[in-house]
Amino acid sequence: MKFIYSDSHKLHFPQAEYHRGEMVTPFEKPERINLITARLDEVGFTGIQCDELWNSEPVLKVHSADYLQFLETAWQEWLAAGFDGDLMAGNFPVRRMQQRCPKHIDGKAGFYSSGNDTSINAGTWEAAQASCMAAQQAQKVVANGDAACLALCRPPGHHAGKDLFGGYCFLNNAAVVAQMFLDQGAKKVAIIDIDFHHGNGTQDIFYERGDVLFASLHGQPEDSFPYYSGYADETGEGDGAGCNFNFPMPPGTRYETWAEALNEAIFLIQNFSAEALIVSLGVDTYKEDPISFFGLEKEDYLQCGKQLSQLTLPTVFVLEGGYALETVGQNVANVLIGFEGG
Ligand code: 7XA
Ligand code: ZN
Repeated sequence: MKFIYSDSHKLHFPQAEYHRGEMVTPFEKPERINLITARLDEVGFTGIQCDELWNSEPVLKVHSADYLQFLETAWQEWLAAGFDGDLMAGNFPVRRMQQRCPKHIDGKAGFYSSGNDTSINAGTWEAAQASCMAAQQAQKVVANGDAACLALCRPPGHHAGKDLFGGYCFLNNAAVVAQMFLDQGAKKVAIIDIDFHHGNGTQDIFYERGDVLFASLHGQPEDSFPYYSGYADETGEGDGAGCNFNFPMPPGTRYETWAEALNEAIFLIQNFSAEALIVSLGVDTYKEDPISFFGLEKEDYLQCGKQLSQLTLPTVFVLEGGYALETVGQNVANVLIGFEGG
């Protein structure tokens, strides 16, 4: 299997993250990609540097134009306002407040953000574009006949909603790939999100659409980020009614239970008659992940890949989270090895 990466991910390097009462070195750091790439090289997958130029066409079908404009200009506006350091939102239009975008960048940041976990620096927009283009290139590899391809997206994407950044995400790479398959003629596609965290951004984008099935396996919202979505009774609305499936699971969940949810999701995708599969691939389900609470073992990722391959669909894997640095490469590689029948 080929994997697509872009060195431009390094342009996004937040200096600090607010985590459980203190400022810490961000978990979502550039090193993750180096470690994953090294492991994928070691086990024989073929790395291809992304050479696609920015294409906003499919992106504008899943994100609003004003949001993309915000991302493009946010850093310059932040500097022009006289602020030092990374851009981070601190105020949010919560219940009973006006949903109107302010003029000041400090207000705009909160208007377009779901939390204070995600900051913007000088190269963030370029890195987010490159991440999205890696996903677009992986989609083209599969559209051109490869059975599967992995996009090593950084920053990740599944928390990015129609007009919101957060959870380390800016552009929803999985949603863009789904949109591309549809634009190329597929009638229906499926996204399965196996990251530890609920893919709230992807759910937001497709919640009222009947052409994309979205299934997410994640830590239950009572106990885990993003906290305000991911319940099993969120099933879609309008044309999308019955196309959204959430599988929230409690702390300590191990593979046996997790794999049952995966099988259920696979069954639903089979019945949906999807023509392509996008896997939001996070490995923060690993037992030693520093910000998550499932109990998957390294070997479980082999089995996970094998289960996904049963769908026999053209498949684009899109990297999301995974922060246990000593095993992140092995865990990602194991999913691909299992998928290829190894
Ligand atoms: O899949 N999403 C992630 O791995 C990012 C989770 C961000 C958590 C930040 C909580 N303050
Ligand atoms: Zn995650």
